[in-house]
Amino acid sequence: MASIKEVIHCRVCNSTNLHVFLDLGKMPTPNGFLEKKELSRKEELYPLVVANCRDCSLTQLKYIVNPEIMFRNYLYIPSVSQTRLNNFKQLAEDAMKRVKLSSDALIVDVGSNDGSLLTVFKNLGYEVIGVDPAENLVVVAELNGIPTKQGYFTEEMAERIKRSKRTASVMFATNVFAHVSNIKEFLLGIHTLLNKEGIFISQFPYIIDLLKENQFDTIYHEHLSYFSIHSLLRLAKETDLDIFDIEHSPLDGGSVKVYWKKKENTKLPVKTKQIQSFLAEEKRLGLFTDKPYNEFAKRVKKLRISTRQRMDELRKKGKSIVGYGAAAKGNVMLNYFGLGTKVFDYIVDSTPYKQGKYTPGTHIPIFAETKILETKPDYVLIMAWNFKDEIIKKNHKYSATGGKYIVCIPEITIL
Ligand code: DWN
Ligand code: ZN
Repeated sequence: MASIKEVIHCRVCNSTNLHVFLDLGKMPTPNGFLEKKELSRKEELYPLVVANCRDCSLTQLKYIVNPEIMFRNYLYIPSVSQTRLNNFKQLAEDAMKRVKLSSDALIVDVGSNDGSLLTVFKNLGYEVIGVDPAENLVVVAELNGIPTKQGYFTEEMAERIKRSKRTASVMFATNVFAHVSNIKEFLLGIHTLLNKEGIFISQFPYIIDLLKENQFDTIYHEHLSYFSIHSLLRLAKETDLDIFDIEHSPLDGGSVKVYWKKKENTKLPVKTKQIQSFLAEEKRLGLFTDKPYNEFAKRVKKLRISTRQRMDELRKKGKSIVGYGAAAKGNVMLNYFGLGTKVFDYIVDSTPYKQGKYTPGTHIPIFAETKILETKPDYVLIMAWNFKDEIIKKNHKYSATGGKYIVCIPEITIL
């Protein structure tokens, strides 16, 4: 595949009726952190343009970057965020309430990263297998005791796991759906590997929250799709899988947990009322019209102006500002707003692999979190706003010395 490809047909319904509503400009991929020696090299920039399908309401990127560029060596890990680990524990407990696991049950996590979710099951004595394309993270996961297949999850990969082991009782894909281009083939793989009574749980940020809360920074090259329940149900119809339940959760600014089973499994009841209420809300908000997307784009453009102004004012007053959390979303915010080393002295992040590196496009140095108390900046802009509570709690000593926090989602606010 070339390094970039234009999307002409909707990934779910094949329509060409795609309405481009926001162009965030050209920028590097959001996890393309740089070594010091790479700073003088020209970075590859890719368009970040998003569209909604007027026929099935799937929001999707208009240009997709070759996944090998983004995922073969991946610096993001979930285990440095306690909120995420808590979510994994809850997901595991939830799955075990819904499926009675026999002692020889196999649990599979697709996009298993460093193996954090599967560790919960492994510690309970179940056999687990992870699947992830990142070569560096497969090594980390294996060191953590989680057997992991390197690669993308396809029907062929599903067949291979089934042949070498057996079918799975529970399968997960947390924050993975959005990353997959051929989502139909992905679901066929789930169908192949899942056993008759098994369940598959997918969890991802919900388009309604994204639009309502101005979460434009969740839009980036790694996220090809921003699913509505309408679009997902349409997809499900083309597979032999049923969505039998959907739950909303506050994770990542608003996510949905979607529960799938094989159609042939009639033991698990389909929660029709619950699913219908999501569909009704999407209709009410006009997800099949251009309006909510155009209004979102207007607010995002305004947010860019107001944030830049606010940062400018603070800098003119001689205030020092640093960033907290070199998240992928943070890099989208920095690049789209055009905020770099003139505004931020540095960024801190708990991920060891990001420390010592520089942010893509904006070249801000990244340090360990302890740097905050060493330099006591006037303001800390929390770029990982989804972990705002965890970050503020953890840094109570900084607040005690008079330090202030800023967030810019949904609005630029000094806390
Ligand atoms: O879907 C994706 C999500 C799940 O993870 C991926 N495409 C990429 C990645 O997105 P992100 O980088 O925006 O994810 P997070 O989990 O919101 O990133 C938070 C960042 O903040 C991490 O780099 C860790 C850092 N952090 C920190 O430094 N101190 C987080 C916490 C909670 C902290 O206390
Ligand atoms: Zn469509």
